[in-house]
Amino acid sequence: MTSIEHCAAGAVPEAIGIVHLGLGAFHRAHQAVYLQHCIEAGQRDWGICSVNLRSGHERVTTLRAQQGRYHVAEYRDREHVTLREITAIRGALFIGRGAGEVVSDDLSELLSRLAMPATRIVTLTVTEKGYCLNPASGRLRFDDPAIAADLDTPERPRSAPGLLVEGLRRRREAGAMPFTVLSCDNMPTNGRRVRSAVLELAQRLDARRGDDLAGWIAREVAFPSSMVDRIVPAMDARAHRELAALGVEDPAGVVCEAFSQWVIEDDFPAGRPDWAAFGVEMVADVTPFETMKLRMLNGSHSLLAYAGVLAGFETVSEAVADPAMATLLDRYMHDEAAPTLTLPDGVDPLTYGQRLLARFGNDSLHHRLQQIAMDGSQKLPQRWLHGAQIQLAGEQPRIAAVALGVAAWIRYTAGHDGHGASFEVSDPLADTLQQLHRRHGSNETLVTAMLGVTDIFPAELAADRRFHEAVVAALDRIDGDGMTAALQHVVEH
Ligand code: NAI
Ligand code: CS2
Repeated sequence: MTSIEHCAAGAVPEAIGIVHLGLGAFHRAHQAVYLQHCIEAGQRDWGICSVNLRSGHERVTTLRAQQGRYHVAEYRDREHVTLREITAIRGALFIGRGAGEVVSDDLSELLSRLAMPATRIVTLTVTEKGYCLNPASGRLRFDDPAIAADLDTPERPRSAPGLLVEGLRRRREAGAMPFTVLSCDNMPTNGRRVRSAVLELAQRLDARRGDDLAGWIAREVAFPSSMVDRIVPAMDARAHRELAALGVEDPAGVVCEAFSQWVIEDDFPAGRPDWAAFGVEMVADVTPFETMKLRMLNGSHSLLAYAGVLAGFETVSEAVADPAMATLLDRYMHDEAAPTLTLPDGVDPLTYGQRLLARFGNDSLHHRLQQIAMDGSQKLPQRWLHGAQIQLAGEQPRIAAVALGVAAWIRYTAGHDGHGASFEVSDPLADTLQQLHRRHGSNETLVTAMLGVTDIFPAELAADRRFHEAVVAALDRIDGDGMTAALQHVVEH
């Protein structure tokens, strides 16, 4: 019997205060839920205007049709779910193209809202690729078509960095205090990275305009970092059937785990909601929390994704139920990731790791491995590679699980799963990676070429013979004996 706790929304908030870029599933299940708690506790001067750039037009029109009202189903397990009604998203905007055609473009309204002093915070969940950064260096990619377009028409921006620069320019022109920029994406030092993207773009525009907007931004604008954690699978037909079984017909609804965590650097000169009243941890430095989560949780997730797809699994809970997979994660977390971390006070890595395995095993969620496998080029550095570099700088480096992960990722990017079925590799560098597959027949030269992709692999790591040999050996075992045998080799040695 499923016990359902219904949490109906209170009055719809009148104010906004926050503009959010990236109206995706995670935003609806995480930041908007925290704000709903704040609003229902009386913080009525907050609400969100959420925006989709480039994609997700249908999500905007759907939410508008529901006056911003949607549902979140939080599953502790199959028998325990909390169903919440959320009204914190007060407006929904779209800029860009819909499915091919030019759609109603809300750019002017968005820029006006960014310029309003009432907008005190801009949050983002635009995925790692949405910042147009080089994943290895963290520098802005001026060769990114969206950035190139924004340099041509900076007053009509389309990229997240371009919108932030133009929004801040309008604030300065109006003599208004700037908004605070808060990234909620899975990137290391995400506040510093979005700040760097904004400053690099503003500096390039200043050079053309003879301005010093970048200097003003550097002095006046806060870019706190945050660590965000809640497993929110992409919605699919099964998830919508789960909502319907709870009595909810809601095309904007989301399904997620019960666990939720948000750790934020407390630097909001223009003010912020009292998130701490609802479990958000406001800290001076989020780095220990963020690094631990990215390497332990997300690093394990990516191991499951690539090894799991090649082993023929479909979901996280299915893959982690396999004893060899569970052992691989255990080895990775405790032998390879945890020793590279400066842990937050009071956190025991063994307990943290056990809780992660329990969360991954939540079979009330249908969390597809292929969703996690997306955009690997943007994820591997912070999830595996930075940790591997620390291991290799030590006396007795432990890199077997990461080497297997990189080998599985290389094989994955050829676009065939463990059943031999082909699939489209969803990654900003997919074309580059598949060209390398076509050019290199031997694993030795293929690994050399893949490790030579400097947008992903630091040169120092690519040049380390120990790492290169471990990846080649793992790839040979995957190709020669299969993923399961390659997995067994790691867990037995
Ligand atoms: P989603 O697919 O539902 O939404 C992705 C959002 O990013 C959409 O609004 C889309 O329009 C936008 N986007 C994609 N590419 C973009 C680009 N190049 N420029 C601007 N916007 C772009 O995915 P979801 O689940 O909302 O996740 C989004 C991000 O949230 C993740 O990449 C991650 O950084 C973070 N996150 C997700 C968690 C999850 O379990 N789903 C948990 C923790 C963090
Ligand atoms: C996942 C994350 O898709 C992915 O890359 O690893 O979205 C993961 O679900 C979250 O970070 C959990 O907090």
